[in-house]
Amino acid sequence: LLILLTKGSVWSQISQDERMQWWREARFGMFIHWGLYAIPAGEWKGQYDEKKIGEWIMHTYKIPYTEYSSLAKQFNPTKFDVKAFVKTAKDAGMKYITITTKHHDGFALFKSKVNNYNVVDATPYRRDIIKALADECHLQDIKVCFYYSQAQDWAEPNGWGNNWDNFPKENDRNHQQYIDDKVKPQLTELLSNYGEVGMIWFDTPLSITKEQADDLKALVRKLQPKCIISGRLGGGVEPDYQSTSDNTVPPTTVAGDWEVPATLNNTWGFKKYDATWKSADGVTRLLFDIASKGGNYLLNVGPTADGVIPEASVKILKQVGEWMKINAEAIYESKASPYYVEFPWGNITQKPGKLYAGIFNWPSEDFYLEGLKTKVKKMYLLADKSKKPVQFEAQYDAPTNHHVLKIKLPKEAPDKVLSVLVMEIEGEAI
Ligand code: H79
Repeated sequence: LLILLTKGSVWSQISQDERMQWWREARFGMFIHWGLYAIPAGEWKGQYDEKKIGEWIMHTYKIPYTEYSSLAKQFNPTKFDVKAFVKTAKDAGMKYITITTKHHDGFALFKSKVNNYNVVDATPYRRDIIKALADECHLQDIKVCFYYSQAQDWAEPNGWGNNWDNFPKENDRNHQQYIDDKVKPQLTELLSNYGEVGMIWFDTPLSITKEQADDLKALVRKLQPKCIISGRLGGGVEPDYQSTSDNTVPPTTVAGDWEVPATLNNTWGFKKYDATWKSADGVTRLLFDIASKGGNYLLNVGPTADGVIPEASVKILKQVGEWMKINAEAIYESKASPYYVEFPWGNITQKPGKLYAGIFNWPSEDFYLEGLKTKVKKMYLLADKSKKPVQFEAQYDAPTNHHVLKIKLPKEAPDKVLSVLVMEIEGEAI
């Protein structure tokens, strides 16, 4: 009993596999970038740059802190409907929501006792947005996760990144002071006041030291041992999983746990003129492709200053959700394809006893699949409600110990975007 009560052993009671389980099963999450930058929405004093990302506007136009921070007086998202936010995510088939609690601009979307540059103390809105979202997520049984910019903070003279204000030169700053005065106390608030937190999503590791990163990791572990630590902690310290670069999908299967953070247009924070929306078809295929390589897809929305998710985003997510209603079993709890190659027709996810071939390009001729060691018992298409068996012939090639399958697909794809062919198999695939 005594041993159980010591600090270290309490943490170690939770294994990495236990901590990661919900995340590995989830495969698909919603990123929300929301903050003061939604007010200028990409435009500052008549300047607009379509290549720049909206949440970086303070940096892009070197806006002094005193000027930028006065945006808080206008922040009043009266149309914010937390139920609608969570519903949009759930209807798309997303299993977690990761929201910017504090981005690089330093403004917090939650009530903070240690720093009054936050939504409750500095805006006319006066409500804790993180509290509203966390409560609703717990109610609707979807994981709530917190993005927190631990390195860059452009509001802080001792933070990293702001080199346009009247702050000390980067080398003369006391970064540790910033970590001690703001980062650790705010992380403590986030991990104490909002119930169970699925993950802390750190960003831009920059110059954070190993000691600082170890310290932040220990703090998260101490306060919520089950809380996952995302890829960009910094200091060379192991996170719980890896993040790819923004909007970057690896070309083939990658071992271990990883996630692709991605946008729906060319910005994370809302920009008023950005209409470079990805298609719903493309997003659906990307979701399948990332799952088939073993990763999670964290797909972003950027709410407006009024508090609504842009209509174009909602529309795309709805369509993805329609596909998920029929095909989600090929995504949730799936593992990477047993093949390490992409096929010209698409890619594969798997679960024990099942392979899911996601066909993006419907073959006009006979469809062949080679390389399976095991026998296929049965095939059918998820988009076919009657689950009518798909006929196939299997030839066993003894010298190479694999089967060549010739599959008789219907002429027309049952789902124009992505049809999933289920193969029930007897043993290990490859
Ligand atoms: O939160 C989102 C981004 O704001 C954040 N990560 C995702 C999840 C991010 N932090 N840093 N970066 C992305 C790298 C940013 C590079 C750029 Fe730029 C910002 C390129 C264009 C704007 C650097 C700064 C080059 C020009 C301005």
